[in-house]
Formats: sequence, C-alpha cells, structure tokens
Amino acid sequence: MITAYVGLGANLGDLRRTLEAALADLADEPGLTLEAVSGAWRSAPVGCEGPDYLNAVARVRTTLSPLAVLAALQAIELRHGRERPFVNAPRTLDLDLLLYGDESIALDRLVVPHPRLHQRAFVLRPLLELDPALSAPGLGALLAHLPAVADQALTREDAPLR
Ligand code: PH2
Ligand code: MG
Ligand code: MG
Repeated sequence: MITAYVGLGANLGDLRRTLEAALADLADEPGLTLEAVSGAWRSAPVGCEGPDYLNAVARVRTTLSPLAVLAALQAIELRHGRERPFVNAPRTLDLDLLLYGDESIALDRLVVPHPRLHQRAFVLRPLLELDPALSAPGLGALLAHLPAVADQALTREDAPLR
C-alpha cells in the first residue's frame, strides 16, 4: 500500500459540485481508498488567465502503480467534461498526482513530485493542512516552502467538500 496525494482543481462550471463528485469517484475507484480530504480553497489562476479556481488535496492509499493512478485520474477528468484545447486552459476538472509515496518519477507522461507543487500556494496549503510534517523527495519539508508563496492570495471556504 502506498500513500499518495491528489490535487483537485476546477475553474469552469459548478466548481464545488464537480470537486465533490470527483472525490466520490476517487472513493469508488478500485485499488484506491480515499483517506482524507483538505478544505476547499479559492484562488485566482496562477500562471494563466481565467475564472477563479476552487482547489483541494486528497490523501489516498493505493495498490495501483503510478501510471494506473494517472489513468484513473484522467478517466475521472473525462467523465466530468475535461477538454484540453491549450496548455493551462480553464477546466471543469483537473486531477494531478502530486506525490506517490516517497518515489521520484520522471516519465514523459508523469512527473512526481508534481514539478510546480512547491511553487503553488493552492497545492501547498491544502497539502500541509492534511499533513503539516509532510516532506517530498527533492523538496524536503514542504512547510519550508510556504514563505515563498505567501504573496499568492488564497481563501479557505467554510463548508467541507466531504
Ligand atoms: N492550475 C493550473 C494553472 N493555474 N491556478 C490555480 N489557482 N489553481 C489551479 O488549480 C491551477 C492554476 C494548471 O494545472
Ligand atoms: Mg494542474
Ligand atoms: Mg493536470
């Protein structure tokens, strides 16, 4: 069993409904157990234009390989109307494999830890909310990266996603 972290994001459609449905889909996925879900965090898009995002992070336990997790995430994205017209296009649902145990993976299709994980408050804050002492290969203690993203405005919503 491997502990993995999945980043969820949406900035098109009914953001909260989509994230809630995606979490239910993750929980239903064979070979994967949904263990914990962060709060829902709202922020302006980072590195692109468009509507505000709603983001969250889920901690899962899985027997699936990293590529099998990726395939499951992409299938769930498609079920929720994900299209990829251009890089960083607004999306109904984005599911990113952020961490897979303590493994470093560098394939064409999958890089883990997610290459921009430590530069994004909308990933770091929900991750640290789940596990404040979390560290990642090549990045060390994730808490140490928070000051560098302190300028990225982020609001935590009161209502839990699950
Ligand atoms: N995802 C991106 C690019 N920019 N900005 C926010 N706030 N949230 C995201 O999930 C996000 C983004 C590409 O995946
Ligand atoms: Mg993403
Ligand atoms: Mg993605």
